Amino acid sequence: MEQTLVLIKPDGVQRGLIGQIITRFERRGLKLCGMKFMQMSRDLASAHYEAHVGKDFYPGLVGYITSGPIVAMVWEGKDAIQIVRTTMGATNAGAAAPGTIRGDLAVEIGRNLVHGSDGPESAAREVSLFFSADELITWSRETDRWIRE
Ligand code: IDP
Ligand code: MG
Repeated sequence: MEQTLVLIKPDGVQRGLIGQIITRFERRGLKLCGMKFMQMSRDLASAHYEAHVGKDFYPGLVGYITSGPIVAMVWEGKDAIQIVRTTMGATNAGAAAPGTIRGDLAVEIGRNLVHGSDGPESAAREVSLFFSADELITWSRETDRWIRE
């Protein structure tokens, strides 16, 4: 089953939005299989955002993501990567569609509340950066047959 990494960034924690953001993924029907409350080191931030090294916003991005605690989660399900991305909304929160996390709760690109892996390779890489295998729980959920036929 597909797994994807989700981060509630420091602005989401500081603004008291942890519960609301988790609820969006829960009620969509995705299954939580790992979660931790942590603060990212600069080393972890540079590994996580290696694709953005050299871009003008990179120093600010690393400062932002390491500025306070975050919630790291792994969500699972068929097409979980795409479902997380559509639930989050566009990167530039100011232009994100209403109904999405960013479109409902944020107003700009540099404070966009959440991260979600953008494809199968980045998901595998990012999940293993944040979680060891024994921190991911395999479990069955009684409601699954009411979420997918
Ligand atoms: P994503 O988070 O929607 O996948 P990416 O393009 O991968 O977007 O960018 C990673 C993160 O870098 C964004 O979520 C945002 O926090 C930050 N970011 C991207 N572009 C800009 C920018 O132009 N200014 C400030 N921050 C940016
Ligand atoms: Mg990205």
